[in-house]
Amino acid sequence: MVTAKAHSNFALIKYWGKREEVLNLPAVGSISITLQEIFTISSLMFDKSLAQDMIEINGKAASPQEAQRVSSFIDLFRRLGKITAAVKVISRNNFPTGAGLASSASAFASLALAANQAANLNLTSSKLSELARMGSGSAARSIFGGFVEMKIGKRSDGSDSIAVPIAGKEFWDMHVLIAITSEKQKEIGSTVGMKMTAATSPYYPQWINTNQSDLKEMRHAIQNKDFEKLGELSELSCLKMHAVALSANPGLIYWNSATIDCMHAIRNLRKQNIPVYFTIDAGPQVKAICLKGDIPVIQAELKKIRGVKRIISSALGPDASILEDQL
Ligand code: 2P0
Repeated sequence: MVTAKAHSNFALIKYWGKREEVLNLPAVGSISITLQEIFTISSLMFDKSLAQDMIEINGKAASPQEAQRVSSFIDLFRRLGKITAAVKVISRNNFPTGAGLASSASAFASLALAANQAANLNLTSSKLSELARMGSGSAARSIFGGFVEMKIGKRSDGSDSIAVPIAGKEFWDMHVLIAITSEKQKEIGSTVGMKMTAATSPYYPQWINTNQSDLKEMRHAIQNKDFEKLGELSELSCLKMHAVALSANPGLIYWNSATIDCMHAIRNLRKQNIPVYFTIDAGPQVKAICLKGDIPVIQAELKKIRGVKRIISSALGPDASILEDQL
């Protein structure tokens, strides 16, 4: 079996909306950071003796829907490698699945690396990012560590809708505290939520129109190590994404009351001159972006909030990689 590890990521400039659904091409570019502490490890082998694909996720047989999604993804690699055998996949996250912690990002990125090696394809990281995107848009970014930009691309075949690294994890000692406010699976996943937003929100065109300037400013903030700018842009993109999702019909509410309390607590910390900014994905968890020295005081404040169940602390993480040990 081949085993690969990919770290989850979350976006500072958010991806929300597609320009094409079959190849899963994004309607907006995004910029993310990859996280050290939250990841998926997947082991995979092609096995002619299997009658059908065997897929285990987090210690249980995959649901028919999950199995279908993974099998279709592995088909991309079977086609490239002219492989007809069924596949055995064992995949494990070290964090809650489907609760706004980008489990599909690390899952499909780890599967892409493992399938590439198991099928002897020797694909480049760019090609793996392109293929990972077809599993899940955010997975394209988890191929790389540190700061990563996902390009919208122009080509209809999707070959330029790929992630590219901006800077490695050593570039900047940034840190993230993730306040977990619920371990439940969200009711409306990102794929459906994006589709509803694009179809019904009157603000969707403006969301798309302001993306290029957000990306440009964020690239500058990273290159100049301007933490205040990076944080302000992250909050702006997060709130804009939630605003467009809230304005869908029916509106999408991914937050709970603890989510909102965390946002206020983070802004209050800023009033006390502690540089910390929030971002929130399609779920109720709040990610506090900060610098290493400020972790204890921010962690103490977030812990006080009713409804914050636990806090995950993470530095920036590395590229996805092949591991020697299997699951
Ligand atoms: C992001 N999210 O940029 C945004 C912000 C969630 C909120 O990328 O349909 O699960 O599989 O391409 O990758 C989550 O979207 O969506 C996501 P699909 P995906 O991180």
